[in-house]
Amino acid sequence: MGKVQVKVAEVDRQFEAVLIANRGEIALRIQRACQELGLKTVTICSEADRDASYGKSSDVFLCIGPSSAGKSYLNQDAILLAARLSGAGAIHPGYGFLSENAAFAEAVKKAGLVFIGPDARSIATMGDKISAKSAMMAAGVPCVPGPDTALPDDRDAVEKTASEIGYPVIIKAAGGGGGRGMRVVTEADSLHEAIALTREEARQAFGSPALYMEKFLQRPRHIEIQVLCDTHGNAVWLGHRDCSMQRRHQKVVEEAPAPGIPPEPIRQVGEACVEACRQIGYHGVGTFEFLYEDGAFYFIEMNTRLQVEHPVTEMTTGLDIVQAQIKVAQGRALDIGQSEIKSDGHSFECRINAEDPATFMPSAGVITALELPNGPGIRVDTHVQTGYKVSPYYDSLIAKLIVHAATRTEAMAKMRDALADIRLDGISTNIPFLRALFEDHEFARGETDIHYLEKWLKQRSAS
Ligand code: MV4
Repeated sequence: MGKVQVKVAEVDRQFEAVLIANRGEIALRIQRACQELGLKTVTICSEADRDASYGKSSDVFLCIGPSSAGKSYLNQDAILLAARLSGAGAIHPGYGFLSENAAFAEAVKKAGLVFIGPDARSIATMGDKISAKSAMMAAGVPCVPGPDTALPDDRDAVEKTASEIGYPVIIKAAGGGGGRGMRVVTEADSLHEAIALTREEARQAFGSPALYMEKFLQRPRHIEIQVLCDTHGNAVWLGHRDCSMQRRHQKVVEEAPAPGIPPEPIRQVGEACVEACRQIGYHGVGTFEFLYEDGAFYFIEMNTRLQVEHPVTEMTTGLDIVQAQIKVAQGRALDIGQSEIKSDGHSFECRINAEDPATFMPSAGVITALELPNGPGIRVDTHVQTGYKVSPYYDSLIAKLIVHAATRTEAMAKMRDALADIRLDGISTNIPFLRALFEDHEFARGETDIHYLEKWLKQRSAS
């Protein structure tokens, strides 16, 4: 059965030009991966991004709409029209915007184009956090205690579920994710009110009132596993990352590997992730998000896109994840097996944001001077240069500073030096705050939990 199907899949999936449906550093990152694979690029932009430097390095650069993302980067019809007019055979959605929109993935396929990502069905399964949990439980991935079904309306039944799990519990919206639509309940007295409030928010925000309940873990770390899967049933995991250093669900620093995790438990979880991918017919790149507490892993969500922090995994594995993602989208079989995947040394990524250091509000303006660090083990992913105008329309990420060294301690020192070498004038950024964070002793020791950064910021502003 295999051979004929493989051929059909490969013929179906040929393309010579890729439309990049994104902006900023990731548009440039994808453009480079395409060029290295001999593919032409069609980059779209909004009016605000007309002068972007990466327009010049794209084979085609098309303005598809006004600055507001809803009218440009989220405008599915305009993007599909741009693909048709330019002759692009595939669409890379990057991260954010339409990257996890199942309807868009389906529309791309219906238009006869390749969506560089998983099937619409996989995106939809993972987009619904209840169906995601149920698929993972069925595949043997360890999940947070709690049912993989929607909470019923019956008051006695939900009380019973909560007491079986044990307080504190967390109520989450099936349509939520990334920190939206959830509420912690510490005692039985407040259970029904919490459910009612979360249900109403879910109805408003996600158009679905479906909720589920889990044990609330109080001081976990956020560990994620990167996977890469082809359309022939091959799947590998590319090690793990620690993304616990976050503020209001925005990651600030990521690292690979996650420090202090024993090899055997993580290997078991990694194998469970790739087995789950095979079971659900997942293809493309993906990330399994886990909470890690007291030596145990608990699945919470799966991201079906290329992630902002993919570079730390590229640095430790030596693989080009974006190239690999494009190759599996072309229908090519993975040319690397699990036994060939290594993890060398340690990598950190700092997200450099144009934001006010005190209020964290996005700060727009012109970059009047820019000097970036360089040297062995230093990588900067950015689309900005001197004279670049940071626009207020999009998220505040302007650059990612990534370092790699033999050990975590050396990688931290390299990041300190690299941060010291940046000169960026004209706008406010979080660089001063990143410099201070890399002087912190607790962080240097490693294994800080998801609440550490917010506590650290509170102490800092108090003193
Ligand atoms: C949790 C949790 C504790 N217990 N689930 C927040 C974002 C979304 N991905 C899931 N989140 C959480 N789910 C249980 N059962 C704590 C969080 C959480 C969190 C998770 C990862 C990274 C940062 C976080 C910050 C606050 C809360």
